[in-house]
Amino acid sequence: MPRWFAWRMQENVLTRSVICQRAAVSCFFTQLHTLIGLKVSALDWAPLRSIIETNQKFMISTHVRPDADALGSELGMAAILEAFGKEVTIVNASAPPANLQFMKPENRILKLSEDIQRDALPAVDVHVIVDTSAWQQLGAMADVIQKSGARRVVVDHHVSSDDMGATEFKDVEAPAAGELVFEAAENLGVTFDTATASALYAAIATDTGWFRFPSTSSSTMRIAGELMGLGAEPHVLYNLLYEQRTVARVRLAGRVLGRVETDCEGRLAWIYADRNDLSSTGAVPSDTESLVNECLMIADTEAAFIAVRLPSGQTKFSLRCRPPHDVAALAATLGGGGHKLASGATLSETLPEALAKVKDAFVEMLLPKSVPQND
Ligand SMILES: [Mn+2]
Repeated sequence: MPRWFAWRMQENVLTRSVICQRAAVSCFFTQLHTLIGLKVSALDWAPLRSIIETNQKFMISTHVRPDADALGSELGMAAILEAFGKEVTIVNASAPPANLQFMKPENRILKLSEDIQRDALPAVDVHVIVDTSAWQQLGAMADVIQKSGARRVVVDHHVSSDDMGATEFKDVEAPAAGELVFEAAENLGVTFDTATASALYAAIATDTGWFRFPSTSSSTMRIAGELMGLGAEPHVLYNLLYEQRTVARVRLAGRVLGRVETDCEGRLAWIYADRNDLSSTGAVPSDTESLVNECLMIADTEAAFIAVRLPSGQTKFSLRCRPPHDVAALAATLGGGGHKLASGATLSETLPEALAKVKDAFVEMLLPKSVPQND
């Protein structure tokens, strides 16, 4: 055994928390994979098999304002359960956004209180929650799940989490919940049809920024290749996901990006969208979503944010950064959450007050703390 490998193994074995131990096992297997050319999943999926085999009725739900990873993971999980002959209902608190309607085959994904009323929900044995493990993120589905006596399963990759009393299949290193769902299918011996493979490809591709975020691993690329082998077509999915802008969205970008400001000698860039920006261009709030990423494309930026004034009067912040910064920690101080490199928070202060508060938090994150001098 090479000395560096033994040393890394020892280092890995000495890590502390459960998550760290899992990451270590994952790291060990990644190294083993490199050495002997085998992929071994880091998560133990045997408890999922046992839950599937001993229950019949399942309900799958995900977070409010579902993204492609949320929807693709739901469809992938539904396909797994149906391969075992289970009854599956997918119900979310909110509807997929317009650009993801293509991921809603034959009204498979129901919106609570619209496609199905609460008293019409089927009684289930198991609630499967994907792409979140925070009650607040489940919107109106949180109450449904909390009041149900059913067992709970979580498949997620987010850092922020509640104890949901669930059997958790969680890997905060995974770039997408869709990648975990694919691993579950592989471990359970389930394969996907082209529609589901496409949904999972969209899930993984979007959460990895089309395979460019640091969370993208060789395993991610292998899974993407497998999904293509099942019929997923990246050029078609890219067009459906990204090349669907409205003229209003382009005009909104012109207005909002035109007022970009920088701070911390260019290490922070930020923008905001007021209600006028939406009304005068005809854009909708979701049209602001990717604008913050444009700020991070400025050379030497390390962090960026956008503030969007919501119709409710609150201000929604999307926070971004490059490693080693951590906007999940920053968001937590503002009552929000998310990933290290992409997080969000909603503040109830006025726009100028909220902007000042968030900017201060970023300055605090970016500037080294001053050390008191003893002289
Ligand atoms: Mn996700």
